[in-house]
Amino acid sequence: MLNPNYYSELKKQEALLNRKNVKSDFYNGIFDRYEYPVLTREMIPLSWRYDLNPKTNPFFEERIGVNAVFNSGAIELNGKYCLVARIEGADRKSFFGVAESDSGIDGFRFRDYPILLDDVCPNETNVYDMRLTKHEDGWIYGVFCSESKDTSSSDLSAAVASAGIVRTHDLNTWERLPNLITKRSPQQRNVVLHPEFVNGKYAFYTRPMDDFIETGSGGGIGFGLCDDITHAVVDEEKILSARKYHQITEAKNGECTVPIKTDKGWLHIAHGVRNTAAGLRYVIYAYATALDDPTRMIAEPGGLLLGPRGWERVGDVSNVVFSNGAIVKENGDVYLYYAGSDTRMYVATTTVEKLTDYVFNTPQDPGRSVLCVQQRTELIRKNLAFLKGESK
Ligand code: M1P
Repeated sequence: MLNPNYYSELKKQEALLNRKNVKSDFYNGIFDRYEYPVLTREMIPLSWRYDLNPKTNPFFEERIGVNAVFNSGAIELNGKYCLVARIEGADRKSFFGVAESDSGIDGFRFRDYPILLDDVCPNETNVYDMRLTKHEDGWIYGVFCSESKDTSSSDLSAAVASAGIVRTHDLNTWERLPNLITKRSPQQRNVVLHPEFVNGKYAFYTRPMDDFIETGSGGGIGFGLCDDITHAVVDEEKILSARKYHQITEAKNGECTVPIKTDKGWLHIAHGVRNTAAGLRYVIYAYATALDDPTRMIAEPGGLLLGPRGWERVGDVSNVVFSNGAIVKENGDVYLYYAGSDTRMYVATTTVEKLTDYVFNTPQDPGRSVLCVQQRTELIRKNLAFLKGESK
């Protein structure tokens, strides 16, 4: 006989898992937002959190709590929308779990067990933010942040971030490869594997950093090649999306998702961070690079594509939207998964066509207020002339 609270909690959870998501009334013509998050801590199976045996848990207390479910890698596999979620335990340590849905906007259910990674780095304390790449070599790669204590520092919270690499065919069995070594950057986070070989080599989007939090001399999103993914070493990193003064990327930036291949170029989704009196603010932006050279910038729309709104703003690390996964369907539909404030997962939907139009037709950031007003005045002037013509 199970504790009666088990049944009431299960009923609540089933109602949440079966809830249909609906588009919200948010409009910008570029993407749709949805009313409800797609993953929250309440959706984590009860068997991951409670001891269900009344003899050993007479009060039906949560034994190993979960604090948040966020920053999820995404991939379409066997007709399912799959998220490899970052699940943060009550003990602050993160791990990964696969949740699957038939619709991509609701009904995400976790597989029976979380992912148990091979324990190959004895000093690794924490893992998070996996990006999933279906590579042309036939494997699905997961690249994530592998965090260890910085034993060379007297600061208790000092840590070293590097990029861990795993590969799989089914999201069930994972082979762990040695962490990426970037010869010129002491720390790395937000590393993404490009889906194709470039000059016959594996290609990584990197985010060089001098320090665990501050990127320091790390100028932005980098790009580097490596010969052997099973012992991945990047000698040189070239900055392709630079941080810029008084723009959304001023404090730092990082590649979000695997770039999307289109006829006009590679579409990139990235995050930009700036500092405010209320702390760091994270937004999502986009840019495009050339098909024949993924490091050559060909379109750089000004400003943010998606910023935190409403409840998305509220959470453990407020005022943050962060993405590390998108699914692009064969028909061009795009599901962009993003986390709100390091607490829960949302989805925004659009199409490759709409994103391409956004990236190539949004004007660049002119860099100064006076130029921004000139840019906007020109738009207004054209619109008023157009409206006048229409009303004749
Ligand atoms: O708390 C916001 C984000 O901070 C980090 O991102 P970045 O390396 O760009 O600062 C990551 O730890 C990420 O997980 C987190 O969402």
